[in-house]
Amino acid sequence: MSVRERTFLMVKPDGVKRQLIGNVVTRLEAKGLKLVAMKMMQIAPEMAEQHYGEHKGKPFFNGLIEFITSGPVVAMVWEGDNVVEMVRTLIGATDPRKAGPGTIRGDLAVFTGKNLVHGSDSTESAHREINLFFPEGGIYEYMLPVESSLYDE
Ligand code: D4T
Repeated sequence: MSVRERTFLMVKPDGVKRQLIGNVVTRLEAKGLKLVAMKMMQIAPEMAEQHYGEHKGKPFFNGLIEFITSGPVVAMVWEGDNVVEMVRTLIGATDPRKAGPGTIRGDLAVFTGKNLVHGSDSTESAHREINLFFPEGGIYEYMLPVESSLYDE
């Protein structure tokens, strides 16, 4: 069954510094997903700890917080049928060495600690992360002319 939903996607500081923002956006646009919000920002440590709260206490936690706050990120909201799962598939495995060819991490990254992008892992996470990164809203509703060619409706 297909369900129209939203997910949160972030190009991490390594992706910004490697000038891969456009590459990531192009892949999702070409797939047929709809970009409905986007902003560049630097994450404060408190916000990073909130975002990665599930990893608190793990050996990589401090390094992860330091890394994610080390430079600007690009936060986005994407929309489409089953978009949460689809974006995770397009991103590839957490460890880029295990990510399949054709995925963002499989094609463009080599190290788990610098794996370029983050994508929500469930609709619940997506909801929480969209609220955390876009508390002011600013999420747009519009039609893509290609939608009738993408979906059976
Ligand atoms: P994110 O959340 O960044 O999209 O990554 P994943 O959803 O694919 O993976 P995750 O939550 O398990 O890990 C979050 C973040 O921590 C880094 N990390 C992870 C790390 O530096 N060392 C590790 O051993 C693990 C498991 C990479 C992604």
